[in-house]
Amino acid sequence: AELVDDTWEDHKFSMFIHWGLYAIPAGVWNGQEITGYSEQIKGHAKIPTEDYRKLAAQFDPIHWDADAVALLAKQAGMKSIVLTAKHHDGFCLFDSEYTTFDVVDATPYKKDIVKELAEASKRHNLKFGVYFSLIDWDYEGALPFESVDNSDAIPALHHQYNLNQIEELLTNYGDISEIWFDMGSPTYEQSKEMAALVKKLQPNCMISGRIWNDQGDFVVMGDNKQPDFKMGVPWQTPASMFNETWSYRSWQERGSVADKVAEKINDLLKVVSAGGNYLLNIGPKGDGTVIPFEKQVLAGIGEWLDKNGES
Ligand code: JFZ
Repeated sequence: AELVDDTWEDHKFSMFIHWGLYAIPAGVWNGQEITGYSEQIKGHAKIPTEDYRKLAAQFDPIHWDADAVALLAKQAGMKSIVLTAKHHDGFCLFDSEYTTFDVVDATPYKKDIVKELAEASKRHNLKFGVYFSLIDWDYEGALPFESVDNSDAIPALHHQYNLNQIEELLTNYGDISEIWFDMGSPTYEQSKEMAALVKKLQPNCMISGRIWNDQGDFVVMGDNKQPDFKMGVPWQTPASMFNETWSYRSWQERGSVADKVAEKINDLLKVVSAGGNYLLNIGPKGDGTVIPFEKQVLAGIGEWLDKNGES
């Protein structure tokens, strides 16, 4: 069945994509395997900003194919895609007027990846949403990695920068089904201001609970977690493929595809039968390749749903 004008809660099963410059080192820095989420390698390996920025010159994902990714999501039985437009490293997969640390201005690829995927999603009748980090380890004047566990408010300049970029994301890419704010400790006023901006620009865009201060439209559970009581509000479980990282990690132990398919179908069914949306993540490589393991897991889930699912 095709998606027409259903609500966010009808999505049930969606694709999360963690992809950015961090996919190039892929969990290794100076020959060392760096533990901690690989999308946060800048922080975990204490990479100076000037060195981290140099990764942009290497970002030329010749194997990236937005249509193929959208078709993979379709094949899996997913109804939408959520892409890391900006993660904690501050690098933007979209063309931002407010920084040069973005895919169009700083990389040899030069194309706006948010735009590519927004358009491919639309072509294949999928909804499209963006992840937007409220911490930024590149922006001068934002809080540094070391303060990640503090609950300091977002500095005023950084907050304004966030508002500017939220406006870009909700203006330049057509309908955005959800905006996945994450991390940082906005004040009540900051959360309210961001939520008001989102609703002004796109009233139907669903806001993740990690905008904080009760301004979200849906609750985000912990990684792979489910509520043990009836939620009564829209909610979602984000699920990483391997629990240890969201972005591609070259030294990841993956196990068997069949076991992973079984595990993820089990989690999907638990979440969906409890009324939630299941947002299953993939982490493409720096060259844009979706790794065979993840392709096969998604294909396996899709095959099972075709046989046993409803729509
Ligand atoms: C955050 C990010 O820091 C991480 O890199 C990734 O993008 C993930 C999807 O989101 O990590 C979190 C934040 C909150 C919880 C778990 C992981 N939580 O509340 O359980």
